[in-house]
Amino acid sequence: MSEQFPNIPKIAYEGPQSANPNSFKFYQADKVVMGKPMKDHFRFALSWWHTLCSGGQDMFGPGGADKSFGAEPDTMAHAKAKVDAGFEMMTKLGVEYFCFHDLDLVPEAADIQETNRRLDEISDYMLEKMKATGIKCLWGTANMFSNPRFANGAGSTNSADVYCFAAAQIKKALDLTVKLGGLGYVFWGGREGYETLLNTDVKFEQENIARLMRMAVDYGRSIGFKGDFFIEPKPKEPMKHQYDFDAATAIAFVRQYGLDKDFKMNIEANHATLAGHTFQHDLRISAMNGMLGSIDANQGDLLLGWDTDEFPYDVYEATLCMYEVLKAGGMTNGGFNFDAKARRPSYTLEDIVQGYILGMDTFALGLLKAAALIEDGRLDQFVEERYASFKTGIGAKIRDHSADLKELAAYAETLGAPARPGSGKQEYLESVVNAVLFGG
Ligand code: XUL
Ligand code: CO
Repeated sequence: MSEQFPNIPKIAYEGPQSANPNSFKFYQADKVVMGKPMKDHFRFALSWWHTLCSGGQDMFGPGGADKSFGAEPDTMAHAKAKVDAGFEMMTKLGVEYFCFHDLDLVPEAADIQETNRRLDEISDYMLEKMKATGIKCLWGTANMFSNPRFANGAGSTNSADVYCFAAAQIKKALDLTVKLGGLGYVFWGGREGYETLLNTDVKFEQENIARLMRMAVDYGRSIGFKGDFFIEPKPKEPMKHQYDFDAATAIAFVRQYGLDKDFKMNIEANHATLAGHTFQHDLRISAMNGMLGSIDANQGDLLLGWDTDEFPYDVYEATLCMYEVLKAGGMTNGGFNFDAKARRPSYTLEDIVQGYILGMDTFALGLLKAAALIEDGRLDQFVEERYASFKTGIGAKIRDHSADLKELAAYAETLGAPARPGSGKQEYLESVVNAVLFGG
């Protein structure tokens, strides 16, 4: 089999001074940081769809990236060529995991039986490659948003037939995830939402989504899936309003429908910012609820109002992400999936490889700097002291629930003029972050 990336060598760490574009400047897979090799902090994953399928098209025209990999598109030969290319790229980059949608792997056939047969064939081929390389599956999912049958959603559709079609796809995608040893299974509700409330019964639709997820959990567990189910929140795009708006909304949803034992969050940076939050915010909300499951590592563009899925280069954001991940003690079945694509004008295969290098280096820096922030201790210490008034006296009674409203009111009457809370010191703390990031 011929190489797809003949000009790309195995990417090695050469350090920040290296001028070689095909080298890591910061990512050192085996370097131990806070007790774990870098690669185990991350479990970096390749996204099948962006990396091996999409040619870079946008609403105004086709993309310029050639993803034929020497085969005729929409054939099984092409599906296999994508597997070859994907495994070659992962091996060269030292990326040890991949994530996939069912329909990233094979072209969809006229009926589901034939699509499933194709999926059996390609997954046999992938398994061979996985055995030969040691590369693993981070998570699988079903594409229930591209085909026009899902115009009104999958779990949220108005059509019982479409709902059953979605069920069939989920069942097969779970079979594949188990066959490939995936650690997780993702629900991203691309079209689970609405365009107008004039034609939509929100409660009905949410109940149906929850039921579909329950059936997926029951089936998954029955075939031996021991990993996590993930919801990947996103507020909009393609729908005007999506039900899994952000982490807080999705966590409330899984709790309301009794799915919280099986589900965690897969937080995507660009989705969090579309929801009007920072990436760090949705990570914190997930972590404090014990639901930080996995991460779709990318970056948006704050000047654009859509999901640009850029390879991350913002070291501040990556640092604050890793700060949350380290403080949460890592992720059990999760990893860092580069749900990211090179910009449309960067249309060569080398550009994609360099996108991965950029993303891995950015997160490696983020990890090193987050560890340094924790070691520095000034942020932690400030937060600890900020709430000190709750450690003793009336504050302690609030925390241990031993005071009631009357007691607090009586206490307040002894205070005289209203008390001030103490400075939040944001500017000082931001300068601490700068000093740790750039102080050498
Ligand atoms: C879309 C998106 C998806 C999910 C998987 O915005 O992020 O690719 O990650 O369906
Ligand atoms: Co994503």
